[in-house]
Amino acid sequence: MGGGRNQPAQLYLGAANGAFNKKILPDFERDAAYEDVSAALLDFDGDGDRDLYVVSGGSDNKELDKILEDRIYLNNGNGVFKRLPLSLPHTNGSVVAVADFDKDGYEDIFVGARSIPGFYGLSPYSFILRNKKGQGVEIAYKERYGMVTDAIWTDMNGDGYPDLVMCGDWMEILILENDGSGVLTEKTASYGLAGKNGLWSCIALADLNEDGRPDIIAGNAGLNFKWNASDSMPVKMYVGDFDKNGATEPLIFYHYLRRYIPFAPMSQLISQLPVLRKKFTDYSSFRNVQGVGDLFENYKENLVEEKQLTELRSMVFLSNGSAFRAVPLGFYEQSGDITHIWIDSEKNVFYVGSSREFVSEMGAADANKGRKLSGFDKNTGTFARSESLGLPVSIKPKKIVSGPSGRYYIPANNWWVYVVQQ
Ligand SMILES: [Ca+2]
Ligand SMILES: [Ca+2]
Ligand SMILES: [Ca+2]
Ligand SMILES: [Ca+2]
Repeated sequence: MGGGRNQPAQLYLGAANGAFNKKILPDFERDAAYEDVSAALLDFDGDGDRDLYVVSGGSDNKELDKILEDRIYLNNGNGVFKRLPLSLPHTNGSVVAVADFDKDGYEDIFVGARSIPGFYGLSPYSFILRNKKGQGVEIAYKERYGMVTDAIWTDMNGDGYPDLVMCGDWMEILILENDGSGVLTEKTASYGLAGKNGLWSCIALADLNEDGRPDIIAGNAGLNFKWNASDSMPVKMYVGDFDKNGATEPLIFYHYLRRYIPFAPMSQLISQLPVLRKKFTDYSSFRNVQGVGDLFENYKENLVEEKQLTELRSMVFLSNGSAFRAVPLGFYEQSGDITHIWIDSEKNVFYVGSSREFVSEMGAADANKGRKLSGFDKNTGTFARSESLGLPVSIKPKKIVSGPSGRYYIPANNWWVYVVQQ
């Protein structure tokens, strides 16, 4: 389990009686200052035991700050992890996913990043690091894929090579196909996933419709949300340095009743962008603002990125020939955001949700604390049952993972782990 700022990561070893025993590791204690946001086990040095990659994050630090550097810990074979002195990405990371994508026998590493601290809306760099036979890493890809929240390597097209699936905020679900020699090509549109831009926070894969190809379940913000989003009326975000003070700001517009309105109220926009004070002396001058052009006539000159949201529902994407068939999850599943999904071997789907910071600003969306979906129907693409996991409403669940004997573990803040028995 990763730790927050100034909390060391913790390793618990499972015992035969079902207990977990904490193992104190000096290198974890020494690295307590880092905020651990994601981790993956991989055999980095190819010696047969599982080593550890930890992604560092934190939105209080500037990009490239030492405290945002990722870490690799090598396993000595007995569960003692020692940090390897290697230069790794220094970004506000969000996720790590491993696979030997170039088939040289050594597992490689995708590290996704969600945001550039202080520059909400801009796409940070994400990385694919090629494992140099356990001696180090080299950057195979360094791309601004978007505000990445989750990623999985899996063979999407059945050619035996792992492809990369990722999702994020203000993004489509991206699919990068691997040609087998380590060259990745984006094929999102050919899977029918283009134009479904959401606040996707997680993806999970399983062959739900039993055609031999992976299907995707993707968690989104849900419909209990201030914004409506559709193809014809997307939520729009313009990111740029509109007042030319050297920092970018996001300007968000959403469709409300019969027209677009700014997400931020006048007072907030003026405090963020004091140059607007002259333009909007009272509320009646502000109420006709319907787009970014009404705030800044020449906004295009200072625009860096433009993004939109067209889909806020959590969805199932079923393999269907080459493209996916999209089916929204049920009523309960849309009542809040879904932040982590776990699919067990019997294709029961477990998920947890928690209100995001900018969602809670709008006073919405904490209804989804955790549920179990079962009884998948291949024809309709829907689940017959949705049952509450009965988690306390005050917790902020991070994940749900299965353990032995029908137990499910739900880690939350400050080392609390809730256990659900099924
Ligand atoms: Ca190893
Ligand atoms: Ca490799
Ligand atoms: Ca493939
Ligand atoms: Ca399938």
